[in-house]
Amino acid sequence: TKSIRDTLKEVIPAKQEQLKKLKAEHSQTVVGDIKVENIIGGMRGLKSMLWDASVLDPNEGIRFHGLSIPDCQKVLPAAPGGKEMTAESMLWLLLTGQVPTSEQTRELSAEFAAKGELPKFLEDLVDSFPASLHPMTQLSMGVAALNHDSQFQAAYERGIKKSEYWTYTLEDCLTLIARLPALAARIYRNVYKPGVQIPALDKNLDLVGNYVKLLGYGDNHSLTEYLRLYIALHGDHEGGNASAHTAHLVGSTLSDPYLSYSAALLALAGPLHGLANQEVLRWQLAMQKELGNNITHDNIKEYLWKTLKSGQVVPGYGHGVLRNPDPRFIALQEFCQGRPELKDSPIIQLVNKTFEVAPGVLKEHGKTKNPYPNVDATSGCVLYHYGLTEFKYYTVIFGVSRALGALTQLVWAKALGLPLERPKSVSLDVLGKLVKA
Ligand code: FCX
Repeated sequence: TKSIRDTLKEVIPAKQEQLKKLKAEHSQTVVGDIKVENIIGGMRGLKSMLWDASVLDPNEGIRFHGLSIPDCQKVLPAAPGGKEMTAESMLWLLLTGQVPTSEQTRELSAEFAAKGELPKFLEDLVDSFPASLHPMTQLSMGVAALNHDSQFQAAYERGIKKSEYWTYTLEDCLTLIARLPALAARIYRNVYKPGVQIPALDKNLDLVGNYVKLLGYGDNHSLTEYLRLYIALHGDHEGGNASAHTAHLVGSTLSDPYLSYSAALLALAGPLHGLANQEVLRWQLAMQKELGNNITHDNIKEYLWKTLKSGQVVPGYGHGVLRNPDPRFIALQEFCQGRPELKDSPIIQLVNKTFEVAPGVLKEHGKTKNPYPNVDATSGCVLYHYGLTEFKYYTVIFGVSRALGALTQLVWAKALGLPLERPKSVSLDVLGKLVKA
């Protein structure tokens, strides 16, 4: 079977050619306007970066190389004994634009399991963190320290040609993905289950299978399947979201993939981004506590208004780009519908009931451009149901996942020779003059 390296080697020249042609023929072609609202509004809607692996349509949601989530669920290989697509198959699609065979993803799983153990110094570093240090801080620090073994950095110091950057970048990206489960699981065990022996990686398991095993939930097949789906779904959400964009920006300075992704994780740690799933659970549990047995539409509505009137956002609702219910949310809902234990779970039922009421309330409130749920509206609540109740940890799982897309982009940015990112900023005075000109 063809390896991921050989597959990439084959697909890169055509993309390089495509870019070269665009550059030669259309460098000066205008494809949009810049409005003042873009400059003062966080660059929303401004088409200003190249990102090939996925495109987010405001109404339809994400497509990975043209494939919708249901398409991916149909064609991407599952793990042996499972039904959900795996992290490996999503990574393969994102990186190469091709659907892998089961054999190809199994080879990738074997490679990840073979090189996924942490270096001793890193275990010691992570073990030295106080349990009170937020798990996302620990993850970002651990990922940064993994650059001790960066092949890209070593090769750059030796002196390599620009055309060779991508191969070393790819090696770092694959090693980082392989090591993320052991790092992320070690953080979980240290913070929440101190003193428990962490098992070794199982050479026969896929990346997520091993992650769940190391977390200590390996005998829960349902949770393993949920996390396979979760991690594949969260893998990429085009380029402009804060974590993916951060990895791209930092990577454009030729910082190695470990440093670039470490920075991305710190962006993911913000409550308007990846931390939202922890916020959702906290908010839903507070609602559950306040409403007790009176979980009616009217009471939920009242609770929503209370949240909004206190000046808070409704976590899990709204989106910078999406204008419809997030298809990732729908896919996770469908996962729950197919499993009686989840369907009947009080927290999942509360999520569903909230979904029945919240869009109406948010529309009436009239501020958010998108009154519908994003993926975070349910993702953490399912983990809670399965007994993974430590919600400060949830963004770490998102962080394991987002590596798939952000690291894919690092490889492609090098393969396409994309330059240092450096947008132009303007002062208020300059902007004032521009609008009069
Ligand atoms: N509840 C209440 N108000 C909301 C809201 C919500 N869920 N979503 C947006 N608004 C408000 C904004 O705060 C803003 O108010 P302002 O004018 O007083 O500042 C106004 O509506 C317009 O915002 P809008 O353009 O619709 O949304 P943005 O692109 O600025 O922000 C996020 C998008 C996602 C940050 C916003 O909808 C939000 O805060 N949602 C809640 C947090 C959340 O779920 N984040 C996860 C997002 C995502 F899935 C991820 O990155 O992981």
